[in-house]
Amino acid sequence: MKRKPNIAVVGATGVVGTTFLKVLEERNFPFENIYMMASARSAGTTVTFKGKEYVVEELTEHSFDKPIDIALFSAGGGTSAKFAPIAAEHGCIVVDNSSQWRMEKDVPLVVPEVNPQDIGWNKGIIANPNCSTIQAVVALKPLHDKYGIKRVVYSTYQAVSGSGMKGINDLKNGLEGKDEPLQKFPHPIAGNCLPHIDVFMENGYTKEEMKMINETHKILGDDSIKVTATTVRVPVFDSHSESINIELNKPFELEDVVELFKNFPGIVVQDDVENNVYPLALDAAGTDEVYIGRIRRDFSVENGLNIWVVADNIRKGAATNAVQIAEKLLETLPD
Ligand code: 25A
Ligand code: L14
Repeated sequence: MKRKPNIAVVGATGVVGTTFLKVLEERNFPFENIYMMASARSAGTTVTFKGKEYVVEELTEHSFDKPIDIALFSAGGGTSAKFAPIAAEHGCIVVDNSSQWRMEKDVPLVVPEVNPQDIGWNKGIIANPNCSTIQAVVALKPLHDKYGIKRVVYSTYQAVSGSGMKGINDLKNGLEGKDEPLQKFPHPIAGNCLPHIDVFMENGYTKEEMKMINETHKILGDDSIKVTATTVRVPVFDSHSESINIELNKPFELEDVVELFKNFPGIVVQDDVENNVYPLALDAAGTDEVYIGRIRRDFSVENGLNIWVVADNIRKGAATNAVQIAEKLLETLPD
């Protein structure tokens, strides 16, 4: 697309929405007009973008009557279910952060370093994967291409920012020793680990765990990979950490795996245990890369590998990944 697009940010006042604005600004995303949308609760408030104040408008059925080329949505599943189709009917392409559309057959689920080609067949909605899945598949992709992946065991250590302002408030209040009622979590998160993210399903897994399993298959385009997951909320504000145990189909040399990671876009290897160097949530926060360390053999199985993967869940796990999708999308749009 040669002309500058009109863009909308839906959920502009939220944790992810405000990060959309930061990332769009940092990457100098081209635009003619930008519209800030949120619920009625926030309509009339202002957000600042590129030094200019914008009044937030209420998202309604008529929000997309004006010409908008691309909308970045992060306002929860219910809002996406109702409004993304309305936007798409008006010719706007939605990059959606919720879990609402991810597993729909005609909706591409995209991580630009892994499956950018899937952007091309969108029918008006492109889904941004779950934050834990994004950083995991960036790490898995080069391994799958070279050796083939047989089985993956995910164990996650997830930050509270993934659950929005209420989750952040629960950790803050807990750390400050305030006797406030919990806003988001069923148990205190300060000083605790909760093996419970999103709702429990009939099979005993949480929805977050099932998202990691299903989305890994869809993004890598291979349902034959065996995947299991345990997702845990930890008292960390930003960045998800993951222990990933992998069985490869073919034998490998550790040095080759390290080189593979070093040469893959979006990955930074931090692996120098003699000097206590490994990826840390505090270091990843505020950045866009996926950090990999503790790269070592799993001696208990044939062709086994263990890695530790950390990324900022609100940036690479949500806002940055969505903006990267929008950047690639721009290349495919007609003038
Ligand atoms: O469970 P659900 O429904 O699927 O929702 C998932 C939630 O996860 C977040 C996102 O929350 C979403 O609401 N999310 C989505 N994808 C994510 C991802 N990949 C993700 N989080 C991490 N990774 P959020 O906090 O980021 O943003 C919410 C935004 O959505 C707007 N919104 C809500 N309902 C809407 C709607 N917009 C349009 N139509 C609707 N029906 C929401 O706007 C916000 O922008 P708002 O008007 O509700 O304004 C929120 C303002 O209020 C402040 N706030 C909220 N709760 C508290 C609070 N302040 C203090 N204490 C609180 N407890 C916010 O800071 C904001 O200013
Ligand atoms: O499916 O609470 O993208 O950390 C993102 C935030 C799921 C929950 C998603 C969290 C949500 C996740």
